[in-house]
Amino acid sequence: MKSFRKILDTAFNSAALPPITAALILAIVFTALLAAGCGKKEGTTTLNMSEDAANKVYVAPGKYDEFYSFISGGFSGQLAVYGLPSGRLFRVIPVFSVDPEKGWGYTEETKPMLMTSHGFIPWDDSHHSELSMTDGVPDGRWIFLNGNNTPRLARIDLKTFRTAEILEIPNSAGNHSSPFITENSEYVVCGTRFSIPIKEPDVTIDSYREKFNGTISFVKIDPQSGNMNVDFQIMTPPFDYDLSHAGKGPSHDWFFFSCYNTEEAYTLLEVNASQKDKDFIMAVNWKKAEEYLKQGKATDKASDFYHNVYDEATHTAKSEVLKSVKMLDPKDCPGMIYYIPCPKSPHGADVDPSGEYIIGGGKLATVIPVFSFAKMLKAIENKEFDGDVAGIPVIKYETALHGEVQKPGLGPLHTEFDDKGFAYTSMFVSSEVVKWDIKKLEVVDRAPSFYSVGHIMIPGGDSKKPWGKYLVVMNKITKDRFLPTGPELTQSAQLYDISGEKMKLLLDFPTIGEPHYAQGIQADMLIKNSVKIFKLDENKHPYAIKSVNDARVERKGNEVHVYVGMVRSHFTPDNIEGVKVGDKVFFHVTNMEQDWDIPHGFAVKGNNTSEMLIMPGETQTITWEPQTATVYPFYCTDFCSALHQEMQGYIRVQPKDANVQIKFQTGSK
Ligand code: K7E
Ligand code: CUA
Repeated sequence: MKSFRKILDTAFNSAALPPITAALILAIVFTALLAAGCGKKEGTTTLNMSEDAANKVYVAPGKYDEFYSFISGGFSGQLAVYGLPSGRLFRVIPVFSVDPEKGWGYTEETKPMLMTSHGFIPWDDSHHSELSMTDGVPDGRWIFLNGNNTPRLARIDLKTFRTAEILEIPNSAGNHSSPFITENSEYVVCGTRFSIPIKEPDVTIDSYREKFNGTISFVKIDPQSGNMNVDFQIMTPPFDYDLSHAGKGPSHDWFFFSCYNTEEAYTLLEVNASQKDKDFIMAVNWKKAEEYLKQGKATDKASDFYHNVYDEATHTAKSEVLKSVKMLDPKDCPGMIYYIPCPKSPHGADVDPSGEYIIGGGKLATVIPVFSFAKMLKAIENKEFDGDVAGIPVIKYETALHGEVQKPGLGPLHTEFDDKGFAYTSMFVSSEVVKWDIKKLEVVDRAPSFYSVGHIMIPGGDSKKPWGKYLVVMNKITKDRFLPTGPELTQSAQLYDISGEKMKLLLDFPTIGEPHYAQGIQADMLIKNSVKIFKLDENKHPYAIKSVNDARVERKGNEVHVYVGMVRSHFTPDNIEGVKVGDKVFFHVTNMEQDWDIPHGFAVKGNNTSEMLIMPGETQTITWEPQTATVYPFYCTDFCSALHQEMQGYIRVQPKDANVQIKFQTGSK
């Protein structure tokens, strides 16, 4: 794409064009830029980058970063962990997608984690991460991640930085307004982006308005174990439920969802869902919903969905198929839901640290609307409604409005907060972050982003107590910021210093997958709880061995179970014979080390699953079905010691009809 400047110059300076044509070209160029959502500017920035910025992101060798940040991987289905302020990548946590590096989704122990009612699904699209909270502040116990495509919710344990649980969300499609959380982690919500036929499955698409619905699921979190279950769902009108945030403080009992497509379009949404001047923020009183649930107002809705839990004692995941959910219909539950009009095609729904202000992002809006929770309650009390939608009262816009931020920029999407009364809103179309005063509704600063910023994140920035030091912006376009890598450039984020009056760009850093939302937390809060090893004597895996003397090979019909022990730098056993073509070999491998950061890997030639990486004290299993009679080497894939290259073995496979006995050994016996 030619630069905007060059196109303008051509338009204005071309003697061949009459002025009217130049003006027309200018208009077209501007419209095209808006339509493309491309606020891209010329390559080199004229920002005042200085050694000062370099110093602020420099974390000296051997020193730790001040914050962890957890950036969603978008269409990679994973969650990546970076340090702030350095932007260094520490770990990619596999969640909804298989990961060969860790054997996630390949080992027998982890396969059940990716089971759904549609079968084994080794991929998803993850947009939002959300930390567990206590008293409205991140507590560092768990982080939740949404799976959009096959609606799922994951809980990652921050002691191990591993996925501990995945719950499929029934009666949903495009689990986008998720996984936002209440102040004390009572509930994580999952709202459908796509409305679908719920009462009867097989209907015509043009029956959308009569037969399609959205749902909002309230997933209860066990305060001790973190275990998740769908407590209840609410059936809603057929809109697209886009984003959400829970209330806090005075608005603790409420949840706020942005909705677009209140036009109820089911084709060419680009046009047909952009008709109305205002869509809605949906306010849900979840305490009221709980009361209605207790009163028995919910109906049982038959639904097949999977609940997968990884057990740290057995190092194994198990799937359970659930059959029914409780469904509330707003018609039977007065006072549970209200709509607040919100301009135009809203995206973000964010609540400030005090819990009083609710901010809507409007992809096509020219203002940022700020709603007052107190005014909303008053409007409800005084019944200041503008009719209803399917029995849900629509509150009059002005009665709930605290005010509008005028001329903020183009395409406001998402808002985060600092600890000094300021809000920061991303502007997708005009590619900038705008800082504004929440009470006065005045823009106080703006900083360009490169380019087309989506979500932004301040550590704790959607909580009661933000750490208002850094701002991470996550961009949709990276053009000319990094070395080219073919047609696709790296995804990227940018770090700003927000400790002063003016935002200062400090750093560009590449990210894995497409970053959407992120969370950040002070590093100290996680470091102290981080698991270093799994205790071998507490290993309850049925195929674990506690001593190399228990290493063995057993045949059960055409299954061969190999119990392998690993200690630097050998396998026990490392010579195995007696396997035949047609056998299914299970390598149950126990890493017997009890030292931090000593994983061993395991791979056998020609295995079409993957390798696996086994942590100290852990047992993992990989299966192998050899096709040809010969001798196959296996080896450790993680460089674990000076003699790592010696950590190898052989397994002999003989023809299908061979008459052979199992034999195994290590060293000369
Ligand atoms: Cu990327 Cu939250 Cu899916 Cu906005 S969403 S940008
Ligand atoms: Cu064990 Cu290399």
